Amino acid sequence: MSKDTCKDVDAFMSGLIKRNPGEPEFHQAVKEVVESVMPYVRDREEYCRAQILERMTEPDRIVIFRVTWETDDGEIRANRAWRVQFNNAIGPYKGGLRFHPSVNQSVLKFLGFEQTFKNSLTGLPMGGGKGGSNFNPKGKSDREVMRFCQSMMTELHRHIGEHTDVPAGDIGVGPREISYLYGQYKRLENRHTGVLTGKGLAFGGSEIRKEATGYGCMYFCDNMFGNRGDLIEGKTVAVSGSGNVAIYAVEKGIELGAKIVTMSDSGGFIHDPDGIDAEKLAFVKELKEGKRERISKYVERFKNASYHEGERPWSVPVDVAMPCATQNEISPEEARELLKNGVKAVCEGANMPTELEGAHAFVDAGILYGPSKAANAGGVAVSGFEQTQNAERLSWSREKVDEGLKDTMRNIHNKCVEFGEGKDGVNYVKGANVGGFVKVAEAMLAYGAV
Ligand code: NDP
Ligand code: 2IT
Repeated sequence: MSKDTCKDVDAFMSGLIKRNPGEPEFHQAVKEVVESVMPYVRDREEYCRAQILERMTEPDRIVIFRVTWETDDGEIRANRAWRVQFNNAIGPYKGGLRFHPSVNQSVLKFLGFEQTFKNSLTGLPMGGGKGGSNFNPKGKSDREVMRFCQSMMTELHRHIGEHTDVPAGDIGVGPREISYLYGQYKRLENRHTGVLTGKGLAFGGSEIRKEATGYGCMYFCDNMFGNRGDLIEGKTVAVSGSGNVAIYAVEKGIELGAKIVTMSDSGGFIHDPDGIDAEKLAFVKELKEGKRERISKYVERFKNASYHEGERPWSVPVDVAMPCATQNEISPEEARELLKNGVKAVCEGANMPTELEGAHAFVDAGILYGPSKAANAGGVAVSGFEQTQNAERLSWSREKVDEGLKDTMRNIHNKCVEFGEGKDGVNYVKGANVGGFVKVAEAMLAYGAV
């Protein structure tokens, strides 16, 4: 690394883009981190000498493989799958698997890179990884999904292990997929270890894992308000998505006294000006978790609500925006509209849901902006607790796990304050990036040139 690439964001990024062509999501995630940590690195000659940023943006390895499977009609299908083992400086690789037609190497590299810092922030000994496939589980039968998962694990099993790499769920990978994947792993290896997290409670899963990302995101948001002498209670909230993260963010929001007025899926969003209460959420859970239906059905049942096809919920005036669907789901224009409508906090349940220019607008406006690697770390934190329970061969109570989750989110919040506090308040982006970076960088320095 030349002097410039160690001290200048643009010089660093132009080298990274040259080395990783055609990977816009990866470039975006790296740029966001490098913008925050470059000033920190600049002051430390040993980081420059050790080329720490260059090494941290190069995955340890990527495994790419074909997954061949058979449809119910006997037709052969071939998908592509990846496991990106990004960085294991502070612990075994850990991170989810995503099944979605939009999955490609750029998306999984951005997710694996982010995961490294997120996992560091949890305070647990977990490295960063991510994987998945361009397989689309939507519209497939349970048996087709089973055959796909079994075929995928037939290759993946040789690259993972409870001390090597521990995958979990993400978009399109929920309890059904984790069960099929784990069943095949156990059969191939003849070992009952905690090699995947998000398992069913009957076979080594943890209480609260299902709820952890959404609950944790609400706890984090409440912590940010608390730091300003305020509360999430009484705030109106726009949530996007209606999957695992969104559903449990809404559940915790209702419990904490917030008024959630939107949810969405890739087809559009519903706006319920009366607020989504526990009974309405039970309907959404049945719709999405049970029947795998569309969110538009909500307005057939609850007549005061409206459905906005092909739109995202960010035009609705709210106190809090909580994106819980996917990356780049808040454009710079939408970020500015949220600000114009008086948004007080943005708390990211999804990974990198805000485009970089939108993220800059939130930081510049001085609102409470909790970036994903801090705000959604509750999911992987409880995955870490699941690994601990598996190693102990014990199961913790719901109360114990929830207390651990609350503590973890508070600690992450405090770490963001420690590294992000300035004269204009807390910059949570800087706090999360530098707070996550330090531990990984120290470990890499200690190992020498590896
Ligand atoms: P799910 O598959 O359970 O739900 C995803 C939701 O987002 C669905 O409502 C889906 O709508 C919507 N969505 C997905 N892709 C798109 C898209 N391209 N455009 C519009 N809407 C889309 O996934 P999760 O809830 O688990 O994940 C949501 C986000 O949270 C992701 O960014 C994930 O990386 C992140 N995350 C997840 C964690 C976890 O523990 N599960 C932990 C930390 C972060 P539709 O059904 O129409 O596709
Ligand atoms: O993005 C994420 O943090 C996840 N999808 C959860 C990862 C995990 O290992 O629980």
